[in-house]
Amino acid sequence: MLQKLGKKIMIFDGAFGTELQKYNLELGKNPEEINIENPQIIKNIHKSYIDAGADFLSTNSFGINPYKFKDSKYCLNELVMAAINNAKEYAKKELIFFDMGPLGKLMAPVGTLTFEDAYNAFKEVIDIASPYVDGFILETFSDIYELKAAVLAVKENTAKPVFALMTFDETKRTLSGTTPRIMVEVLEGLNVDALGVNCSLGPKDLEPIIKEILDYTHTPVMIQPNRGLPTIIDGKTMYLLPIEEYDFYIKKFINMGVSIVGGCCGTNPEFIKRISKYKDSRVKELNNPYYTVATSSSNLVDIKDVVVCGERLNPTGKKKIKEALINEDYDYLILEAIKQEKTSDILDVNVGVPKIDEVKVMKNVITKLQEVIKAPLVIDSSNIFAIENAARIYNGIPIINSVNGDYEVMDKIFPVAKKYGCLVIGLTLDNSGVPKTAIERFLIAKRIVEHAKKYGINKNKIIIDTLTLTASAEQELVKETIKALNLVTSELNVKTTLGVSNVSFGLPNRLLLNKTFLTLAMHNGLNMPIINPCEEEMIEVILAYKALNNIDVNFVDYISKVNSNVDTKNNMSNSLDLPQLIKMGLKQEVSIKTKELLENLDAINVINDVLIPTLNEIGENYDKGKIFLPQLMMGAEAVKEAFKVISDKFPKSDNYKGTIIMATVKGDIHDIGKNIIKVILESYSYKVIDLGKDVSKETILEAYLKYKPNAIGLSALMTTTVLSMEETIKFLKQNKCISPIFVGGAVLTKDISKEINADYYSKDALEFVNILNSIIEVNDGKN
Ligand code: THG
Repeated sequence: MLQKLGKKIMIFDGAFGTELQKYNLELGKNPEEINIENPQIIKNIHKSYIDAGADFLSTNSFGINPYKFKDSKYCLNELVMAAINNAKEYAKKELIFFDMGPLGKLMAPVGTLTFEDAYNAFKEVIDIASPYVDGFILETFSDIYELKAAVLAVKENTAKPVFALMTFDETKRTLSGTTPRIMVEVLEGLNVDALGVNCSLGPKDLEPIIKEILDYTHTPVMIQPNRGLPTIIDGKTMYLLPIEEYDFYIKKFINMGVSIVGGCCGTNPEFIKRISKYKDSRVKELNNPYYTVATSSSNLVDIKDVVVCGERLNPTGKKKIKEALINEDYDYLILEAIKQEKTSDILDVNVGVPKIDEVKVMKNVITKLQEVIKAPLVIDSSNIFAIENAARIYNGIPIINSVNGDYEVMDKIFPVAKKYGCLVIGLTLDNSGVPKTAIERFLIAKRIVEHAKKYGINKNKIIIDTLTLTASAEQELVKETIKALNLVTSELNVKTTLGVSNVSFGLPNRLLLNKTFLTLAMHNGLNMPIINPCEEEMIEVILAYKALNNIDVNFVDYISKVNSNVDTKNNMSNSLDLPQLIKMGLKQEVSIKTKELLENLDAINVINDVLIPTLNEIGENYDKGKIFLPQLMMGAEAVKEAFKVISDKFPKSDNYKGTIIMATVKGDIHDIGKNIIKVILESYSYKVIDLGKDVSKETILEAYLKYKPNAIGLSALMTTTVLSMEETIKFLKQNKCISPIFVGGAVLTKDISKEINADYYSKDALEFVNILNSIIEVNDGKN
């Protein structure tokens, strides 16, 4: 049946959680435990989707993973098998897809989960399920890094197909800042069988997101929208979008090119029945072009025209970088990267120091850099193990630097590039060395592109380096490099790169030669010069070139950047100040800098004039979508570090702004939201009493009586636990709790918060802080 995928419309099933609500199950039941305790309910829901015409059934296993079920009375094996068997009970020709959601823990650096921890957790479940299912659906992911771990766990441990779906918010980004296009590029690179979007928003608001996916994908697209946005009626979360409207949008999305349709929150068998009329109609062909793109998790660089690759994370000729690599002083490397990022699109990372454990150091450096640096990274190494390890843990699409025309090298690197979706730089040399003439170099480029094709690597994934030789040694060959660029660009239609500064070794006024060579090269097709981006004149040449070639239309970049270069120069010579260090989340540096400041400033000034304004600025940038959750969290953690220094120095001044009790309500084991809020509140000097997750109303009351907090924050993620939240609020108020109660969580809205009698609703941590600050100021006024 999967042969139809991408050719004929296929139907997925609809929501489970909202269907389960209908059975009035005991509050606090894990939906996945019902597989064992009340299997007939689950079987019936599956049957209703079979009867509605679904081609695919997803098992009731969204939350089954070693973290969420650590304390369950059931083992993973029992839960997984029960979920599969329930789906199989009435299935005939329907395909059974094992459903997996996020682990419910944040990845490092925001949380504690490493990439391999996440991989292993998914693998544990996949190993149990894979013999018994037809495929895997990974859905509702908001962190592309966690999703990468999950996809690899499927691909490396079974040959079964994998569909991967993420959720986005109104800003068209996921929580960690991934755009629909970045998702497409990364998931296609990982060779998933279908990709798409589920949950998120109602179908109307999903339209621009689906459009962006369809504009770039070459993989079948699957969608499962919610039935509009939730409202609360009689304590129950309801989704009320009329079926006609749902159908209208599904039809529209099918006409746009979607392949698989189903439903998320609020949909039911009637909805699936309604849209199953599209089953087997033809999928629209997309024929999208292929681009050469490198990405981080939140930033995409389309390598065309001219993009700058910064060369300075390289020990060649730099004693301090060499020392930093040997001593594993990652903060120094991050600072070097930050300096370059201002004027680079992409950064090359080379850790080649003799005797260093390159595999380990490359992996660690890439891990650290990607937590702070938004620019995509180049893995510059000749060690295949260093390359493979770095490509595996890279959060995005990296560039491998490099292969050459030697088949032995290509046969080692191309499988890695194919598996992880990397771009690859191909040097036009082979085991007989660097050919002199342009045509010979062109022929090696052609060989590289053709050999890559055999590994399923399209030429858009290759960037050819026609090799800059040293003019002082081989003056007559400079023009061969340039000619070869021209040939590769016009005859192969492949993107190109060069390490520019090699040209001028041993000659006076190297900058002049570098600038001139760069200009010649750009004019002949050079797309990605590898240069020292801190050399202002090199950057200016590129700005001028783009302006004169009508690439920088209306001189927008030219005018803003050439003028502002004066500031950049001043900035570059000085080291970063405390606000900048905080924004980069460099805890160690923040700590040192804070100590320095305290030598000349009072603690109160550091707090009021530096820390708070910086936090506010970070908050504003988050609100505006300039930075994303990981940067917000790292900034908040860094501010906590500064406060720690202050309170160590002035032990008595540990006066908190107020005390807040935080809890995830009974029945809900999702505590990501609460944990985020805790960090942000603490960074604003609130004392947080964290009661954990799945907390009974009695425990919360007890804590209230003990601490008399300035506020109580309750969170709930699931539709099923909003009711529990309402009960908790009622109970607290009946017992004369006068602290204002804040609520938040994915399914809550301002209206719902009113209905369940909460005092305040906050959509995120920053709104929580803003409201708190205003309440507490008012109270201060009274006292
Ligand atoms: N092609 C590809 N990759 C490459 C190169 C290339 N990677 C490495 C190199 N060449 C490009 N990167 C560098 C890095 C450092 C230096 C030169 C090129 C260097 N830096 C010293 C410095 O900045 O202090 C010295 C500076 C100087 O004297 O110019 O030497 O060609 N695919």
